[in-house]
Amino acid sequence: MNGAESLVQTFVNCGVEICFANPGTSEMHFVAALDRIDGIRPVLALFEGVVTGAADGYGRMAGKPAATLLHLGAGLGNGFANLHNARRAATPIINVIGEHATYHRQYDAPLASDIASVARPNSVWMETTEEASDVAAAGARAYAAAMSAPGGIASLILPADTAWLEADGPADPVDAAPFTTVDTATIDKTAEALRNGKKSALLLRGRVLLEDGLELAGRIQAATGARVLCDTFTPRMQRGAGRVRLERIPYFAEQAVEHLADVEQLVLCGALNPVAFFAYPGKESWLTPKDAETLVLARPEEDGLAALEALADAVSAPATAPEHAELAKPDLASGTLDADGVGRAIAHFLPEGAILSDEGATAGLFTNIYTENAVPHDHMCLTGGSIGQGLPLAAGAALACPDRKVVCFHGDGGAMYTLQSLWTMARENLDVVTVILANRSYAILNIELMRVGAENPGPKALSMLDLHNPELNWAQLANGMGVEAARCETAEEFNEAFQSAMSRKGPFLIEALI
Ligand SMILES: Cc1ncc(C[n+]2csc(CCOP(=O)(O)OP(=O)(O)O)c2C)c(N)n1
Repeated sequence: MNGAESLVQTFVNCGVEICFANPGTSEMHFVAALDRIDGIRPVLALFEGVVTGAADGYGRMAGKPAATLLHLGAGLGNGFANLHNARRAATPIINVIGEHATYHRQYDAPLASDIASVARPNSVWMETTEEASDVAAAGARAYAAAMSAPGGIASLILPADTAWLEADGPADPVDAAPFTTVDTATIDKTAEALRNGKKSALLLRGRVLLEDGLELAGRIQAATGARVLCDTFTPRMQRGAGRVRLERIPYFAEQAVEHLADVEQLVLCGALNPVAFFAYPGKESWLTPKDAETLVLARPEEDGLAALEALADAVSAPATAPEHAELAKPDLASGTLDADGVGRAIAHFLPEGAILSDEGATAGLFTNIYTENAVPHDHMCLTGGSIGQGLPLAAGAALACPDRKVVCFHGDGGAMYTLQSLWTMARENLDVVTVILANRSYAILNIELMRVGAENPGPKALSMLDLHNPELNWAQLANGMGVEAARCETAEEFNEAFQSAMSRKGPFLIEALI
């Protein structure tokens, strides 16, 4: 057994089932090992941003890591943006990054680069193997690091000779660090604070945004009057009918400041203090009032769910939350198609248990309003603000949950970053319906241009935010990668196309001309 085979067998023993790959010469032994050892499904992506984004979507839904296979520093660098988003989502991922053979590194061959420097910013763990006999144990450590609470990216740099030389065999799995327990004193202190008469809000992030955590938060709200909030962009949240609704902190800083203006104490459960996405001249960066107190109920690496349960007991919360979102399918739009009409149709026809990959940007806001009262579903956001995540995220989620419909709604600007995802969707026959919100613009940046105070933009500035000339044809782009597609100019066309896409299986794209 060579080093690569010992690594693949170790991954299989740990529970890794999938590897998103874009390999090169230095990874050929790992490629061959995936073929020789059963248990890991290789999925080829044609750009590394798709590899890493898909691993993120898979990890968010599966709750365990996919492996990625990346070609030295250049391949890893191509995947950097979506690793950044995955880091913000605390998604477990194991990167296997090929490297020149140990003895070849000294020659500074053309593909040589400082891989560690590219890997470090997004990794909770990083090792370079120097001997084939080290590889299996490093693989087990990588799995444990990725799975250690709250989850993170482990990067294993694998020099080619450590993959091809003889190794000792697979390593045993290593224990991951579980979520740690919040102590009773913290629970008591929080319970006391929630009863002190001040205006309180609970900010949730991570595992607690699934149905059971939301229910606990709703019960605590009923007992204490605390508001329940979530960040603007959450890795994964369960929404829709029957679930406790949260207040989502608005994106724009001044709206967020207003939204949080009456908060006197903020209780964090898996979340960090909310801050503005960007600085704007004369506007706040810190979103809660300056004199508001922060109380940490659970840090991201602590068991927030158990903490909420204990807190619900401590405040004598009712056995069930009194309010849940009701099912309310919006009326369908007619006439000219706009973002509102798209949102209505998505919420109207969404099947139960669907997974939404949301990179809708400005045009996605309506969808999010309507889906709050749609059938129960999962919702995933662009966690790190680095656009081009929605399509690969959808592909990864579809591989993690093959029995669930995945709907990706995406700005046309962001979608162009990783459109190669469509090819992987076609090749793997993934049940993903993509809605491209084709406004032919970097619309958010037109808004930001005004908000940052860059006055009287001229034609040169505006041309950098405009996607007309030439006009993208998403139906043709999709067809060219093996995905069937429709173009819709009216609300009626869109309603029909989306309804029919929901009733069939396999990849489909709808270009919504809004
Ligand atoms: C990697 C990366 N590059 C550039 C940006 C800056 N940026 C933010 S939004 C945006 C355009 C988004 O356009 P689109 O997806 O069409 O959505 P719209 O704003 O039109 O609603 C750009 C370029 C970014 N956030 N991330």
